[in-house]
Amino acid sequence: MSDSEEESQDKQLKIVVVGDGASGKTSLATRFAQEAFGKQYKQTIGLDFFLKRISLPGNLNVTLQVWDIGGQTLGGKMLDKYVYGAHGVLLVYDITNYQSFENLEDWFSMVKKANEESDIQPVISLVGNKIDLEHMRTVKSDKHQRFCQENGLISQFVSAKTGDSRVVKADIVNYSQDTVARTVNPPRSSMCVVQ
Ligand code: G3D
Ligand code: MG
Repeated sequence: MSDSEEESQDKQLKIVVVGDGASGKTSLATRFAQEAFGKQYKQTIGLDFFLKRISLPGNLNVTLQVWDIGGQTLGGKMLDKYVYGAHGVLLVYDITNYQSFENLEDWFSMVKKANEESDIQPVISLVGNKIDLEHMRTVKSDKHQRFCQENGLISQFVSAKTGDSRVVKADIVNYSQDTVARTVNPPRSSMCVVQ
C-alpha cells in the first residue's frame, strides 16, 4: 500500500495556527511538519497546510492537517473558512510583543464565531512563542495563565527557534468530549513540542 493510500484511511484532524503576523506561526508549523516528515514533508501549493501523520496508542493512526493562515489578518475575508471545522486551534502570540497577546482576545472570538455552526468544537491552546527571548518578555506569565483559565485553554510556552517547549498547568485543560481529540491531547503539546 502506498503512503497516500495509507494516509487516506487515517482519521484526519485539522489544526489551525492563528495569531498576529510575526508571532511565529509559520516557524512553528514548518518546524512541526519537518520534524514529522523529515525531508518529505508536504506543503500544498496555494494553500498553506502541512500534513503530519502520528500514531496514537492502540495503533490509531491520525493525520494532522496543520493550517497556517499565512498573511491573513483579523477581519480577513477567508479567515473563517480556514478556521471552520478545526479540531484544534493554536492561538499564537510573541511573548516579547504585548500587542500580539492583546489581540488574542479578537483571534479567540473569531475562532469561536467561525465554528458556531460547526459540529466540531476545537480544542484550543494558547501558545506563547519565542521563549528563547525571555529577557525581552513583555507579557507576564500570569497574564497568559489567567487567559487560559478564564477560557479553558491549554497553556504552552515554546520557542520555534530553539525547539524548547513547556506545557504549563495541564490540569486546567477542559477536555473536549470528542474521543479522538481527547486521544490526541496527551501529546497535546504535539503541535509545539518542538524538541
Ligand atoms: P508569522 O508566520 O506568524 O508571521 P514567522 O511569523 O514564523 O514568519 O516569524 C516571524 C519572525 O519571528 C521571523 O523572523 C522568525 O524567524 C522569528 N521567530 C519565529 N519564532 C521565533 C522564536 O521562537 N524565537 C525567535 N527568537 N524568533 C522567532 P524574521 O527575522 O525572519 O522575520
Ligand atoms: Mg507566516
